[in-house]
Amino acid sequence: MVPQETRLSEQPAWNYLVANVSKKEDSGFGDNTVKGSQFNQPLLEFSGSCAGCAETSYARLITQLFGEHMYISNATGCSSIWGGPAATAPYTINKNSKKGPAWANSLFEDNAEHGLGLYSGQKYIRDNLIESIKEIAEGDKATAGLKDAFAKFMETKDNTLTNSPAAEALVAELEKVKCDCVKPILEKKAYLPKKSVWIFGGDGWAYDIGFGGLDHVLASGENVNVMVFDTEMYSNTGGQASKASNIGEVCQFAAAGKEMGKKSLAEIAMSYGYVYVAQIALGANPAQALKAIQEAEAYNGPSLIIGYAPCELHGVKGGMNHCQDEMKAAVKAGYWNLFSFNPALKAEGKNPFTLTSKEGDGTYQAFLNNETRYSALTRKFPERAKVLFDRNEQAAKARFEHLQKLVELYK
Ligand SMILES: Cc1ncc(C[n+]2csc(CCOP(=O)(O)OP(=O)(O)O)c2C)c(N)n1
Repeated sequence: MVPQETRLSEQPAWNYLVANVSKKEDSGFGDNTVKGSQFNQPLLEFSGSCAGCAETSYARLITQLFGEHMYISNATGCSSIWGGPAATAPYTINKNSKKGPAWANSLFEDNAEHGLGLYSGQKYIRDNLIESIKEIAEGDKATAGLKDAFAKFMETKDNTLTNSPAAEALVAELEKVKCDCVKPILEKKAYLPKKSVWIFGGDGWAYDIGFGGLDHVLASGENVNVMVFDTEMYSNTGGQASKASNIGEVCQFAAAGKEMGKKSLAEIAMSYGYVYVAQIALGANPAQALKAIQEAEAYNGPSLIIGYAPCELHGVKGGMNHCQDEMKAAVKAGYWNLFSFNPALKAEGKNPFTLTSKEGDGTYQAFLNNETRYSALTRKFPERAKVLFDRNEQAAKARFEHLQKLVELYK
């Protein structure tokens, strides 16, 4: 860090880049590839997170894919603090379209319900608009252009990316109609393009305090996407144990290492059969993470993505500049598993369950020892640490064997 005045000379370069440099349409990489997605303008910038925070890397990526069409309902927690630090808003708009995520923070205990409310409200308005337009498009005053634009709109109705241009073309046709009947429709034209509704929150919210609501929303069958930033503790309030915390992990309320294992939120959601579920870790496998986010968004039903999120409070050796590497180490050791359950594949007669990560490679104890949330226990209670860490590893092995069995079971 250096005094700000010594860097003021960089301002013109910054202003130039912001004003003149943007995505190259001929980059040669599709939006659905890891590289291509990174050419899209992030609609989350200058957040108030700790340096190296994993949560923001997931949120940023989602905004690069769907940001212009997003509604975000955010549970209280780190993500509501870095996502809404009061005087400023890190969520922004696309330079060209002037559109960006619409964001609201709800209570810790009712965020899933709040997100479902956002979804239902806009769906009700949109469905009514479509009914009114249908009447006009089928009426004798309708031009061929309007009929055609309405047909294209209906073809793309459930596709977030293609429905926006179709909605724009439909609005242009409606504006030409000389009838008062289009007035109330045009007043609400912002609701016409398909929206991508996201519910963000941490593990304390999803596994514990907001779980009843989350379960209710997933069971509803409605088309909402849930992103859980799993730091395996209540990070924002100083690191209390949650049901996502693991055996032997030292947290507040578990100063001598947590006794009980981690809850399998993914499997609870999978038991419905109609919920899209994925576990991802961006630093370990960005392609799998990107694919899961896109599949979840495209699935016309509820989706739950659980992203492994190393946190400042984990005490990763060498600091949070190793955050993405630590995700890689977690997957390599078999501490965190990557998989997805896509009900859309089941409907096509294919296996909905894909296990992406492999069995641990023998680095499990080294992985635990690389983080003070575990190694602190070895310093304080070495005997107990050995027992709990061994149980942690055995539980991980059993979990992986179980996931392998699921691949066969869902065949
Ligand atoms: C009902 C309720 N209980 C407790 C709190 C205090 N509180 C705010 S954020 C937070 C921790 C959030 O943890 P988590 O959901 O894991 O998200 P993270 O901060 O780790 O991203 C707590 C306990 C609250 N706001 N509301």
